[in-house]
Amino acid sequence: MTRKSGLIACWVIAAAFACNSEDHTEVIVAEVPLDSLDEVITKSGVEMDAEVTSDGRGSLRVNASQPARVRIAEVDGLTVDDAQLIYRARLRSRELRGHAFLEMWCVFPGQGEFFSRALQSPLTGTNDWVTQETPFLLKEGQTPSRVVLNLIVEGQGTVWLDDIVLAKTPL
Ligand SMILES: [Ca+2]
Repeated sequence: MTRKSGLIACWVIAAAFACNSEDHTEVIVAEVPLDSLDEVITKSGVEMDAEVTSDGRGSLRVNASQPARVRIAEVDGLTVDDAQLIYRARLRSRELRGHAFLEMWCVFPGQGEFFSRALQSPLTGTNDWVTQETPFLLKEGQTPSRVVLNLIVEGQGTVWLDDIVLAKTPL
């Protein structure tokens, strides 16, 4: 009985340690806080909103009168492979007829460009702030020379974007 309890205790401790180490293995490789329009590539149809903001320092408001691909940022010089790359941001919408979701492109020299989209939780209608993310699995030796971060609006309406993070976790 004593031995069995000891084994269970060890197992619980090991499991707790594993969970802890997983929580702490995510590493942020790039941030786009969207506190200034200077951070954004696409300048038309977008503006800074100082009032409606998730991080308290302004957000990017997209006024979409037609479907749009808003180019946010390009990240070069990453030295990431054998990992999961995660593009995460805060989104909010008002009277969005259609869908809005994050899109990430990874460019591999000599191999092409591949995308990942947050289609499992697209935004539609009117919503308060939600967190949306989309992952990209990088096998060993697969290092993108460039990562492109976009927001796709398929439809019409207003979408706010804030607090963008590009992170990696081990596979
Ligand atoms: Ca911001």
